[in-house]
Amino acid sequence: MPTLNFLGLDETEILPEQADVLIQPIPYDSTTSFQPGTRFGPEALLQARRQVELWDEGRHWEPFSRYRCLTLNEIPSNHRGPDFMAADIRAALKPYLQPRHIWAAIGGEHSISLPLVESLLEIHPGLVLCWLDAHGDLRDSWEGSRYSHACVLRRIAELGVPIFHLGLRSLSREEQEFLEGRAGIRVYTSEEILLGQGLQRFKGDLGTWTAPDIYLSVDVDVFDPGLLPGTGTPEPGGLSWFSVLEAVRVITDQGTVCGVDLCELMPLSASRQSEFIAAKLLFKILSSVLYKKGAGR
Ligand SMILES: [Mn+2]
Repeated sequence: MPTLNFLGLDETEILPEQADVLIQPIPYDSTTSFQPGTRFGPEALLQARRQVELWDEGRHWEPFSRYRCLTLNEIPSNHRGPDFMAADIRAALKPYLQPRHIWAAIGGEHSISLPLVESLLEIHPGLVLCWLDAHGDLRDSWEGSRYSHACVLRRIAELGVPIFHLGLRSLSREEQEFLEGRAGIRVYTSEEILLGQGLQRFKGDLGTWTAPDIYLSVDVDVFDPGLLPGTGTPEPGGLSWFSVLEAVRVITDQGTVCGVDLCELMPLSASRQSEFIAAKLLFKILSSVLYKKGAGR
């Protein structure tokens, strides 16, 4: 087992097949456009464990006193390119693909979401995607690759997965044109969430699905960079802590989250703020998912 694990939880005697939550670090960042460094995200997030309380003050419980969480060894970066890396990720998940697990990957750049979604689709064919990200990620190709982080949501859309994109506030003309008339991608901009009724509209739209299986992908640049500056491509006008938590609550209340990823954390030398916030968010997401799983037992 790895030397660093999520929240420093006691993982002794937990076998992967017994775990309720599997944490999968994927420190990959070969295609990040603006500033590299997300390869250091998983380790920084795991290092931030001492600052995160194990008690969830919002749900009033301690999720990991009841559920078992296991951190797996990281998937090494494949420097031949993101399509090769995607194949490695699919291969790494294969032995552990069981519906009982909640998968939680820590990136790394956002391109890792495609193989994660593809893998979970094998056991959850009706999967819907909730995508929290400042950017469109809808380019057909970027810097010579169709598997770049800048294309990842387009590749997932091509799989026919219904998509709810929250926090969007930066896209190209090509991406805007791709979005137009594409009913499978529902967008709730950062502005609509912060200044309007974006989350209420999202709740109503997601509510038209009956108990969906959900994959939740969080690019940490969905937060305002004043709150979380440590990310590869910061964008002004991002979501607040409580707006993201409210989105998580809507998602976990209305569906069954079977996979999560948290990407694009880029630790800064001058501050530990970003990795702490990312670690706390992952804890809050998993707590909320497990709370829902335990309700009714
Ligand atoms: Mn982004």
